[in-house]
Amino acid sequence: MNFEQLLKEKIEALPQSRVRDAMEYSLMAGGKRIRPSLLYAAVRGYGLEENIADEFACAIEMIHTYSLIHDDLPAMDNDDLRRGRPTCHRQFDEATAILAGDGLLTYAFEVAASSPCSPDKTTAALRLLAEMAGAGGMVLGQCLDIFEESGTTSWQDVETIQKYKTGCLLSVPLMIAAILAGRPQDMDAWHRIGNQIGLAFQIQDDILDVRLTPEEFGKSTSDSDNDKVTSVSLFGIETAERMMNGLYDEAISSVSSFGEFKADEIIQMISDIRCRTK
Ligand code: GRG
Repeated sequence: MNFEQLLKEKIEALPQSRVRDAMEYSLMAGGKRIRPSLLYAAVRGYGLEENIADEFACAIEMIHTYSLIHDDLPAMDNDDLRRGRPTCHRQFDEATAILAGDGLLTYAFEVAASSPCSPDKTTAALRLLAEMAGAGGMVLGQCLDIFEESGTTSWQDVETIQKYKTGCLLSVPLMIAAILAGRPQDMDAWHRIGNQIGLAFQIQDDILDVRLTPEEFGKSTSDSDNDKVTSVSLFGIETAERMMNGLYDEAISSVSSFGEFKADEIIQMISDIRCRTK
């Protein structure tokens, strides 16, 4: 079964309701699936059968989608367009969008807890997922981002925000693959690689945000409209591009340094992410 069918099947296992419709609307709206793809590629790199990661792959995509739904709400970024469609609160209403985010976040843990991996590995991966998504991870990054003082933000502040907001959810699939492979000693290195990819990814978003129209980008280009401090506003587009390429290069060379890990697929993925246009 491919990943799209798997996700759809998980959602359809829930009772029919308005909140389920909203969860499905946002989850099945054609995201790039970067985070589950990183998990599957890392699991294969360790020589494991990829299906053992299915539950965690679904859970990570559900958590990512919840974060996008909540990020788009009027109380946060107040965006109208996401994944090329009206945002969840625009399509439904604000209360339903809040519930859809809540539903995806909690369901993610229910799905992940049904992993066929050993109880030890499943518990370790669940704990990591909660840590990286929560108030010491992505939620912390979002909080720092929302309450940053406009005009006083330095590049160091932006790096810290992105480490949590973007890096955590890009690191977690790589770190979970190490847990499932019985290689906990690789986790710190994967965390660093995830942060490098996350920062490069965010700089790339900053560049696309000014280069593309919302229709081309598939989401609102709100950062440039809101005068947010970004790599582009601080350094200009050419320097931002050089920084982005440097980070992707560092991530690629770090992936090659794991002993028995087959790195080709992850390297190809990072190269594909580097070339993304949305
Ligand atoms: C609401 C707790 C909470 C967190 C929100 C993800 C996020 C944190 C905010 C979204 C805004 C943003 C620009 C985040 C940086 C990460 C990022 C670029 C997310 C978009 O990820 P893609 O490009 O999206 O992988 P698709 O739609 O392809 O899955």
